[in-house]
Amino acid sequence: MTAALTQTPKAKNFQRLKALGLSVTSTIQHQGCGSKGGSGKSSCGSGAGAGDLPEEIWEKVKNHPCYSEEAHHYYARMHVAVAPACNIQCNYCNRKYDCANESRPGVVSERLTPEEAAKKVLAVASLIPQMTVLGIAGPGDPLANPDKTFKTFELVAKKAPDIKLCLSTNGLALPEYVKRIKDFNVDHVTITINMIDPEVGEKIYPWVFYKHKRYKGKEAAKILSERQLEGLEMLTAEKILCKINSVMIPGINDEHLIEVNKAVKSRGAFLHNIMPLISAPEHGTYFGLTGQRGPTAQELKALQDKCEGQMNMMRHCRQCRADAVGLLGEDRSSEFTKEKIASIEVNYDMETRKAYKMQVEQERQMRVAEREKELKEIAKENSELKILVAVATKGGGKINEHFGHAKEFQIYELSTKGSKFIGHRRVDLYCQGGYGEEDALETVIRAIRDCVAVFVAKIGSCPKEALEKAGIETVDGFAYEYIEKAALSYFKEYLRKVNAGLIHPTKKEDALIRQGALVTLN
Ligand code: CLF
Ligand code: SF4
Repeated sequence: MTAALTQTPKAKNFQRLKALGLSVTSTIQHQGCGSKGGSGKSSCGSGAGAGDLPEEIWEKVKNHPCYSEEAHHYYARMHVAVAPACNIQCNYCNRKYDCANESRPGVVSERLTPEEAAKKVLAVASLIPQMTVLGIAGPGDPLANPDKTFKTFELVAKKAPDIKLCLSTNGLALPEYVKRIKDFNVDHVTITINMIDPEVGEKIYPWVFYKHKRYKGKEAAKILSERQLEGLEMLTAEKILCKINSVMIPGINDEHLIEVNKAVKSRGAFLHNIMPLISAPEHGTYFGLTGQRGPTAQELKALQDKCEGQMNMMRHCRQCRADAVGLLGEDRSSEFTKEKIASIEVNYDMETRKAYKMQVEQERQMRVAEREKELKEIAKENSELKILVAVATKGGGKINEHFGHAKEFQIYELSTKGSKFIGHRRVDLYCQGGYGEEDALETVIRAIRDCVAVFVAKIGSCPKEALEKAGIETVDGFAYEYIEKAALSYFKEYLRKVNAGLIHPTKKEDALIRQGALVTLN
């Protein structure tokens, strides 16, 4: 009998992953964030876990990195750019802009045919077993390109039935396609809804193209809003999970998004994702050129908090490119160009993918158990204090990134109720070829100056000094530990020092949300 025949299924799975050079922690090469709801609500709304949702819903979201904050520590998504045309114009979009360093919706490097897209999906799935979701999100609107979109879904579903299909649309054409969406087993649909009032809408949308005619102003916004809400009702009636994306545009729709939140909740949306406007003159968008600003970190959080009482909020969105590949927060699209895919040997192995999922489940259980233990301790404290901390991580829910290598920091709010993931802040790399970059350090401080501490796996003495001077404590004593457990343990000690009069908490400054990659803030 050979050794292989005597192996347990678990050992075989381990070997499969090893053959690919993978483990749960090694496959995760970049950022991740919070975990399941814990303490009732220890993370954002999309952090709801197995016990917080009906079984059939949990089954749909548990491996989807956008619909479950916990899942996004472990599972990746990929987008294929098969949908170039769009049927509306948004004032924050310019699809001509193409930069491999830019990470925002609408932007892609290569457009694909459905056949090329299906091949790319299989190639990525062969090499990245944690890729569980295929999304079509542009660079235009998937439903303004229905043949290419549905052909791609058809080809992928045939060859890779375990991959979830996901669609993101502006909603104008949605009511016409709900039946096809259902027939193609697309179980997750995102609609971008920025307004329900045409007076607000006319400031966001200069035109829509509907039934062979171009409409402008309030009339255009009214048509769009009616179609979006009708499409949402039709989808939820079919039990298709719907997420609503809304772009927060200060002075235009910020307060109005509370009304949008109520309207989509009453129509059965599962999740609301309020994202900051990305707007810079170099993007060439109307808002970029007219100087429309995006929200600050505190403005965004305040609005998300207001809406959270109404329904589940997503706070871990990374506003990905329409050809993004990898965990949210990482972009491996440059590894999978048409040219590179041609040389990849496709070996789509369901068993390896199952093995990865089994490892993830074990890892998830360990994390939850550790967090629950710490939560019991912190619940004994009696304090209303809330603080924010920043965490450097490359995934797996652990503090496992060096300060100088972090491209983003994850932000957690700590209180006696638990640790709650509230967002991420993108930054310039501090460590450039072995040297600390002073300008980059400035951007990091501006991005996390609302935090009391930053947790890292390692940090040099220069940045440590500068951060502490800016009132941000550096914490490297929890390197490679689970984030929530470490953060709560830190918070317990912080409270002890406050009670002993050793620390006097003061109001922190607001932080800046980065307006797109590689743009230096002034
Ligand atoms: Fe893509 Fe969107 Fe599906 Fe996710 S993204 S189509 S739901 S698989 Fe996710 Fe990216 Fe945010 Fe979108 S982080 S922009 S919410
Ligand atoms: Fe751009 Fe999407 Fe708006 Fe179309 S719907 S203009 S692709 S952001």
